[in-house]
Amino acid sequence: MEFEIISVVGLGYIGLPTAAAFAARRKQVIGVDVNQHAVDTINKGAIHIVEPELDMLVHAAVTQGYLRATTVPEPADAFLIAVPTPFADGFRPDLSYIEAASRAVAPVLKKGDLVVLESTSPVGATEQMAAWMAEVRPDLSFPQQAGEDSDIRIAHCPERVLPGHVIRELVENDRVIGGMTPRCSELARELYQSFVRGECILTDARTAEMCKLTENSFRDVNIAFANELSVICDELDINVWQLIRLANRHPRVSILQPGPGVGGHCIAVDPWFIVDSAPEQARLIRTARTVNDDKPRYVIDRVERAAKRFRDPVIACLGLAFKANIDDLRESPALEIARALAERFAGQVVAVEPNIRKLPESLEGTVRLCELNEALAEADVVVILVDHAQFKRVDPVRLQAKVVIDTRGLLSHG
Ligand code: SAJ
Repeated sequence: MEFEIISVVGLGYIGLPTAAAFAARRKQVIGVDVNQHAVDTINKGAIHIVEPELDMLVHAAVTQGYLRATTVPEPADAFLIAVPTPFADGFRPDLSYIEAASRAVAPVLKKGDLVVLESTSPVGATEQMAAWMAEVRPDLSFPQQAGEDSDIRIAHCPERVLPGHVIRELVENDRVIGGMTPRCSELARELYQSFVRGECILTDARTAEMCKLTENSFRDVNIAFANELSVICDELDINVWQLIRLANRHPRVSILQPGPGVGGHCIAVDPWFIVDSAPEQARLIRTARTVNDDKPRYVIDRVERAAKRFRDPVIACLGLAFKANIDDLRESPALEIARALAERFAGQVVAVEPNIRKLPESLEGTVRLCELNEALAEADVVVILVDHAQFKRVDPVRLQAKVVIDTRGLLSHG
C-alpha cells in the first residue's frame, strides 16, 4: 500500500523531526498541533524547539511544499500520534493528550487508514487509543472488533531518539513496531521504511510498549547503581570516577556515570509506568527511581556543609540543563539544586548556563546568571552540575583556592 499523505499529530521534539523526515523523502505531510504559535512558526519554515539540524530540514520541507502545519486534523492515509505522556499525581500515567488526539483524529479517518501511536506509553495504551477512536466512529471497524479484517489499522512504534542527536538517530536507529494484528505491523513497517535505515522489527503492541519502557528503565536502574556507588565512595573516601574507570576494565562490566540526579522527560518518568502497571513486582525499578530522585538532596546537603566554613559564601552553580551541551532545563536536577541553594543562601548564588540567555522563572530574582569567568572569580564554593564542553576547558588552577563539589567527575576525567 502506498501512503501518499501522512499526518503527524503533535509537533514537538519527536513529531516535528519525524514529520520533516517523511517530507525529506518527498511524502506529503500534514502536521497537526494544538499550539497555534508552533503551527505558525512551522508554516514560516522555522522551528519552535532546539535540535541541531532540524531548522534546515523543516525549512526545506516547508519551502518545497512537502510539509504544512494546521491546528485542525485533515484526512490522510497514515496518522502518527506523537503527543506527551506525562504522569499525574501519584506517578500515574496521564493519557489525556493521547485521548484528545485520538478523538480529534477519529472524525477524519477513512477505511484503509493506519494509525500509529509513537508516544511512550504504559502497556495497553495502544488498545485504549483504538477504543477511543472506535467510540467516535461506530461506522468504521477497528482491530479489537474485526481483527485482520478491520477498516482501520493500529500499531505502536515508540520513538527512541536521543535529544541532541535526533536527526541522525531517527534514520539510523532500529525501530520496534507492534501492531494490534500482524497485518497492522506489516503496514506500519512499510510506512517507517520510507525513511528509517535501521531495521524495523515486528512484534505485538503490548510488547512494543513494554520494550520502550524497559529501555529507559534499564538506563535508570544502571544510573541509580552509579549514583549509589558515588554516595558509598564519599563515605569511604574513594574517588568514584577512578573506581568506575578501573571496574570498567573488566570485560563484562560497564558502569554508567554518577551525576546530580536524573533529568529530562523520559528516563525519570517512564519507569513509573512500569511501577504503576505492576506495583508489587517492580521493586528494583521503583527503588532505582527513589535512589536517583534522592541524589539532588544529597548534593544540596554536601554544598551546605561545605559552605559552613565561610561567613557569606558566594556559590557558583556550573550548569542548569538536564545534561551536557543542550539548552533543555526540563526536569533538570541541576535546576532543582540551584533553586534550593538560592533559597538557603539568598543573594549569594550565581549560575552559569552557556546554552540559555534568560533564567527560568523559578530562579528569576534569586539567582544571577553570569559568564563562567565572572562566576569563577567571585565564587567561594563551585558546584559542577553539568559536564558542558565549556566547563571541561576550565584550567584547574582557577579552582585551587575554592571548595569544589564536582557532581559529574569533570575534574577526575583525564
Ligand atoms: N545520566 C547520568 N549518568 C549517565 C547517563 C545519563 O546521570 O551515565 C543522566 C543525564 O545527565 C540526564 C539523564 O540521565 O539527566 C538522562 O539522559 P540520557 O542522555 O541518558 O537520556 P535522555 O533522557 O536524553 O534520552 C533517553 C534515551 N533513552 C536511552 O538511552 C535508553 C533516548 O534514546 C530516548 O529516546 C529518550 O530517553 C526518550 O525520549 O524516551
